[in-house]
Amino acid sequence: MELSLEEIKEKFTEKFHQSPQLIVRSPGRINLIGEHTDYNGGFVLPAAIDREIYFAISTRNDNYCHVYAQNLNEFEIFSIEKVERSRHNWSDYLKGVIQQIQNYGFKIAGFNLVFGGNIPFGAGVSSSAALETGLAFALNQLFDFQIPKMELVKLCQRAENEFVGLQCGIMDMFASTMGKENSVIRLDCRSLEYAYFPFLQDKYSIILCDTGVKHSLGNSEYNTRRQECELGVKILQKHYPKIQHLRDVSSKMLNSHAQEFDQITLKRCRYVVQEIERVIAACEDLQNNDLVAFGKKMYQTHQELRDDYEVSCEELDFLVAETQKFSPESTNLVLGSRMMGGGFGGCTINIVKKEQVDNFMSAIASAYQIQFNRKLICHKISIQEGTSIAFEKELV
Ligand code: GAF
Repeated sequence: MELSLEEIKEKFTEKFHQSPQLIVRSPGRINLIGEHTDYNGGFVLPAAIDREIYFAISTRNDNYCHVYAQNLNEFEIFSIEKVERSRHNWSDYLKGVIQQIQNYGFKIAGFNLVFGGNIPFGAGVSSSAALETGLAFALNQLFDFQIPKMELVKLCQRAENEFVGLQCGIMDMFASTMGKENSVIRLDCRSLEYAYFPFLQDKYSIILCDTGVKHSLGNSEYNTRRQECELGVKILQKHYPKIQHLRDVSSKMLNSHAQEFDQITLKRCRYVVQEIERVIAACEDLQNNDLVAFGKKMYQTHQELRDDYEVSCEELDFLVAETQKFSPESTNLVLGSRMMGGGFGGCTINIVKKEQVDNFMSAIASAYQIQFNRKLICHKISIQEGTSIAFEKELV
């Protein structure tokens, strides 16, 4: 279901018999290259997209939060003083944010909230980060806390780490908050320095192909990958005490101590070290306007995520392989394709020649249907601004 700003506003009025004081738009994100590098202190290249969640919100005169999730038609009421996990998965993301703002030292009063939008859930475009950043931004504005944007980003990451329990990095919250129209963001996930790179979509479009699957291993395997990377750092710290993250490790350093690693840890670390180098090289491709070289790197990333980092799945591998059938070498109909996000399902990201987009989407969807007897949903994406105010009631 797609929900517009107007529909969210109307729903709020219907539920709470008043119009909202504030509406915030919070987008999902894509990531062009740099997967599983954020929690290794490395670089990523994400962007905010034209799929978003709207948060219509107003203060209440008590300490209760009345929250309606419009896409799911679910309602939950909870006390601001007793923020506990619930049966609704979505509300944990919101409660995590409330808890972190309180830990930050601010007092939140009760509020009415309706949220909804068009970010596909579970597709790997980070509807969860959009939930977190959208609410953090809305509460900051509603109660005039004046928490700086970058602090909001960090606080949302802590909400996911500590309340939801996924040891994710900072990429998703950063991209959702800091996105800029038609630009990708090269983010140094350690220093949080960032630079925008124009990503022109005049000849090529960005297409997401949503497998519609989310294998249950996802969260636990994600946390395991993080531990494997940390183990790699520990092994190398014996020789290089200044190393903090895999970001500080070169392929040469890794190879010269390879015999001290078990095979799995070595594969994981090798992937991360190479991927961090690849993001830097991919940004040079963008500067040189060489999208062909950029796309090749996306294919390399997929191959290593599949074979070395082992976070792909057969549906994702199938979709990437199909793009190479659709676009035989040097036709450049599809420049790059790879799984995107944490893995174990979700979607692939593809750079497809503009005039071939319709052919591509129908060819890949019918191949997927035949192979898995499942519908493939393709999304043509454009790159948009990060979290922002969509509506604010004038004070009288
Ligand atoms: C998920 C996480 F939330 C991100 O922090 C990042 O690690 C990503 O997987 C993989 O690159 O989206």
